[in-house]
Amino acid sequence: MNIILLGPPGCGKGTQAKLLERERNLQQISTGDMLRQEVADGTELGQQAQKFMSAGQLVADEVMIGMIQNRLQRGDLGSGFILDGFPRTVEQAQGLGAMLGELDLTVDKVLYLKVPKEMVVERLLKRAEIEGRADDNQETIEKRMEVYLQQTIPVVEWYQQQSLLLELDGGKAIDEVSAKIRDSL
Ligand code: B4P
Repeated sequence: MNIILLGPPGCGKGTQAKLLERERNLQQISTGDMLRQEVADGTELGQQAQKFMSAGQLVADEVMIGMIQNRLQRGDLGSGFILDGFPRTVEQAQGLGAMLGELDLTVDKVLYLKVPKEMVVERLLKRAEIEGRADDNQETIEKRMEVYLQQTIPVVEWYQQQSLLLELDGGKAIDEVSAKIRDSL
């Protein structure tokens, strides 16, 4: 089974992807984690990406599409994959469709975790206290939400048109959200 997790920053994509990975032997593919690893390793890509991430902007589509293409071509996907944080633009969704076609793979479900903005801000500020992520501050969170509305909501609509979208209330407690996901798969 191949799944995409969509939703605003802080909706629980990473949290739920990790739970699904363990429960279903799926491979979590988190572009946010991959980029943070590049930053930690001090690669050229990481240095470029860091500027966009700490400003709450998206990293360029061609970089992200290339990164996912490399990961999918490597194989090693267990019983399938969970894409967490990708695609975030319609261009990325189109790129994904093309590369999956070449690899003879399909997306089975797109889970859209809907969460109100106030809750997003609250969760990310709480995470800032615990993890100290550079992009979890009030100003950058506002920017990330703006970018989400402009660039990622069209991706939600894109998958809705393809009848792949399943909307879930991501505003509930973590175990309630994962129970709903389990029921829906
Ligand atoms: P991401 O790492 O994807 O960051 P995110 O949207 O904040 O989601 P994340 O998965 O980390 O958080 P989660 O909702 O699980 O991206 C970071 C940056 O990388 C982007 O801004 C962008 O610059 C760049 N980037 C990544 N992918 C890209 C792409 N495809 N194209 C271009 N640029 C890209 O959880 C957040 C917090 O809420 C956690 O602390 C968690 O514990 C808590 N939480 C989760 N579920 C909860 C619940 N039900 N109740 C209470 N708290 C909950």
